[in-house]
Amino acid sequence: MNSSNFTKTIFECMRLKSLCFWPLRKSFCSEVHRTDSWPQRVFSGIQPTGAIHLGNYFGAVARWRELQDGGANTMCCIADLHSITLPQEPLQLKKNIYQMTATLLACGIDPEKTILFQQSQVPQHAELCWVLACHSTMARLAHLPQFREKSASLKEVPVGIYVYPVLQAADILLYRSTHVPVGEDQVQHLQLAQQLVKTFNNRYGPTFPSPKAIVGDHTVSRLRSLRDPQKKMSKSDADPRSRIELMDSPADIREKCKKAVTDFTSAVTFNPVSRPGVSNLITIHSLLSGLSPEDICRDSSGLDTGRYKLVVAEVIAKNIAPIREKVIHIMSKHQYLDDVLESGAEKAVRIARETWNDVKNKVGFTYLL
Ligand code: AQP
Repeated sequence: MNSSNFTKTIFECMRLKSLCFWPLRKSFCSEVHRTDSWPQRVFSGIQPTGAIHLGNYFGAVARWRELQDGGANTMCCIADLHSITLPQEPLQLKKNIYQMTATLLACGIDPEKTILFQQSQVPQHAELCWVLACHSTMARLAHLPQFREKSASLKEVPVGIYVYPVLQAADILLYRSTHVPVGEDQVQHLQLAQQLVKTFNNRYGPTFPSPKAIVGDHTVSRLRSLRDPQKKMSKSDADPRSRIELMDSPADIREKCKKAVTDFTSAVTFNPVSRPGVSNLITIHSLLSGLSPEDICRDSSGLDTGRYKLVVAEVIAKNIAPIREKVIHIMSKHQYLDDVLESGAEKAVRIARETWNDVKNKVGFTYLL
């Protein structure tokens, strides 16, 4: 797709009802013009560390689907290499990879339009990671906030947590990706990828485009934990009540919403700074219903937060039920899931091999004239 078609796609996406809640930054559209010499490719990834929750859905997967349906050239990677930066139980990891694939398909990621693949099936991710690691510095990696956050609670810090952002840069650069939709927490990792592009291109000549981050609206980029609204909703939070998973039953959802931490004010009002707990519930309600937070507060003026939680629970249960049913159906088709992953890996390897051969030649591993 050429640059002007891609820009059209972005505007088209912005018009779609659901994307109205994730306005793309104005500057993004002008950034698209600056990548003229490289064909546009949108790369995204998700770790199979558990079931997709509403934060992953609204902050990432729904936006990927919109870009895909708008005609962008999209790739979606199930980042299993990343997932083992923290210990995973092997059988559970296998199950998570299948479930993640089924959930992405159920959410509308279409393997005919998006290259959907498992990261570890493309060996060039790890190979390029090594080359890029040799062009990174310890000081630069130690500075990244996710490393500091994740390592703060650990006695022994695995090297994987440290190198993770370099692998992420390799994921993106391997496909010469031009755009990467990310949550706010990932923006600094994208900056590392951009810096690596600069270093590599300066040293060896133009090899990679500089990838641009597509960051959604602030609230969507960071849905909060139901148990601690200061933290983001996370797959690997030890307390499953902190998140609503797309596979949760209506009873689970009701229980989690009832237990959601709010504050001592009983009115339903929206202020993410002074009232993060109830505002998080209103944001979820707003994203699922299409109503604005103001409309929701007006409609709920007769309710206290306890009763409002039951209303939100019902809206969530009703909206995610169709996805949940689809996931269960797709999960029963093992052969289909294998075929999707195999065909995705074949397509990904074809692109990856080309980039890797170019990199090998440029750094001096091969003798190609
Ligand atoms: N709470 C969130 N709100 C909005 N977006 C979110 N994302 C994650 N949490 C929220 C976005 O989901 C995409 C995939 O994330 P990931 O699997 O690569 O890892 P993550 O960002 O670390 O997500 P989790 O759920 O917190 O996983 P774990 O617990 O394994 O670390 C990303 O685009 C992310 O921004």
